[in-house]
Amino acid sequence: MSKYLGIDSSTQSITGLLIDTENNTIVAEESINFDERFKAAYGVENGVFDLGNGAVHSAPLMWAEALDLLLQTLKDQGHDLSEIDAIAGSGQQHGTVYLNNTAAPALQNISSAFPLKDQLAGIFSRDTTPIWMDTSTSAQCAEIEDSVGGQDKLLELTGNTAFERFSGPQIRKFYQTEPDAYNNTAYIGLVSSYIASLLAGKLVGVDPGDGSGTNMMDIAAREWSPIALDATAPDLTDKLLPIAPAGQAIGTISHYFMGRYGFTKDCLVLPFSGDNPSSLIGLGLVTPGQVALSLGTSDTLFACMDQPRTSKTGEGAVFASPDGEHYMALTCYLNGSLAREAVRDIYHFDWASFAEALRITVPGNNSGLMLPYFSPEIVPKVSEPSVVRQNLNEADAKANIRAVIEAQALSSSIHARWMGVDISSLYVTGGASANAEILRVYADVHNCPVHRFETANSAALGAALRAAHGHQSATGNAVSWQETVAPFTEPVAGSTIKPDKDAVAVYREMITEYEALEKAHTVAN
Ligand code: XUL
Repeated sequence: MSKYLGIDSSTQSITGLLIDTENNTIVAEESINFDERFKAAYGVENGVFDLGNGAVHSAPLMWAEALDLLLQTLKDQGHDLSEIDAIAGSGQQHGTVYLNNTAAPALQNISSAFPLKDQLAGIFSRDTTPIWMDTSTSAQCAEIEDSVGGQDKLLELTGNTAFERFSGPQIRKFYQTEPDAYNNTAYIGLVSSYIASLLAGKLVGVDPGDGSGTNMMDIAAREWSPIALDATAPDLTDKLLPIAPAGQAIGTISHYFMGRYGFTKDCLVLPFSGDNPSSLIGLGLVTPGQVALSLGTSDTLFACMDQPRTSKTGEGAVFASPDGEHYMALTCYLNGSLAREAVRDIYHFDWASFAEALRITVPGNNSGLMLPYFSPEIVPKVSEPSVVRQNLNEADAKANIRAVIEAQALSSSIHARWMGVDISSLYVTGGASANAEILRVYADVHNCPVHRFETANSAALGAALRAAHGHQSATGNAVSWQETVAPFTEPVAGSTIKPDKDAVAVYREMITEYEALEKAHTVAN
């Protein structure tokens, strides 16, 4: 058999990626886009609801429906799901799912005769989930930091200063604004543990990778921190299950999925993790010092570390790696593909003409700069959308396209400094990694070779590799992480883009200008 399934439940889609570790191949890769399939039923736009005042939510029932559709699609394509030995997965980080006390029995007694959405609509104590794009919890961040004894204390305890999108501040806001619904909540999960619970047919805990994105986990102990829980909201020990070690199966797949899609009773389910920690594995970053970039809905730059090095400036986050041993440093930009798409759409370009515009414009953009905050930004912190142009004519479409990509690449260099890692090569994933002209800008800004991977779905691949590693350990055939990831994480042959020394010199000067513009704007903001 040796088939393993990785599932990534992300902001705009859910992806299934099936690997065969006997032949070292990806045998299936399928995504269900939320807007395409569910916009009419749930009213989502880019997978989310913008509720105003920085609140951005999504629909957990939609994710359950999408999981059914994903597995049905794989089955209809002729994949024999009975051959799968284990499943692991990942979710967009930080989003919190609130379930009432009917959830546990509903999952246990579910019938494979009807879809999940028809049987689970009643299990939510809150119908929507605040997700990582939500910036509405500044007050709660300050309260939590104060309550634990200050920002440095929270940083020391959890690895992170308080972030608006992190789960703890979001839970606190729910408790403060909807106390009855909060009291009616029996279980709080993350996107990751919620999807894992559906698959296992029982409520399961959050893994340390996603636990570190909550402001509530003791990063050294990889367990909930009683001090941080107390600072967040009452009764959290009852509502959160203990942290689930990432490498240990949480059970076997529920009878629902056996009956409906043909999984066998032996198919193991591993804890799900966050999409970024999962990408760390999917890009083969199991040795400290390696750095990767994911160009997705959010852009994230991340590195594997042996210690939880923290970011005192609040630029970066630290998560436990699902390999059980290392840590990841992460800088997350909210204006990733949303900013690229905004510029593309304003000028009525498609991705081919977008790439062509990059190809024919010059590095340095004749000094034209843009701060591309089409939405509020996480790094640097910008609370209101604002697009700033300097020496840049708004009517010049091609210069604006170059400006958004140069801004993103320069910012990724500036805000990687806190990681203290010398970036000698960059491994790139995510939808935009298919665009070689974008990667060229990153190679020149970082002055290092950039490599591209076969799959842009590194989180789902990381999940499939975690499933393989977990299953092999559980069956007494443990292999090292290095051996697990190596066959699947070779860059695509011939995809490496090397820096151009003239362009490198241009960006060395330009970064100072960009940083000054960014500082001037964000201090004023
Ligand atoms: C990371 C973050 C985002 C989400 C998006 O901290 O908020 O990258 O995980 O999927």
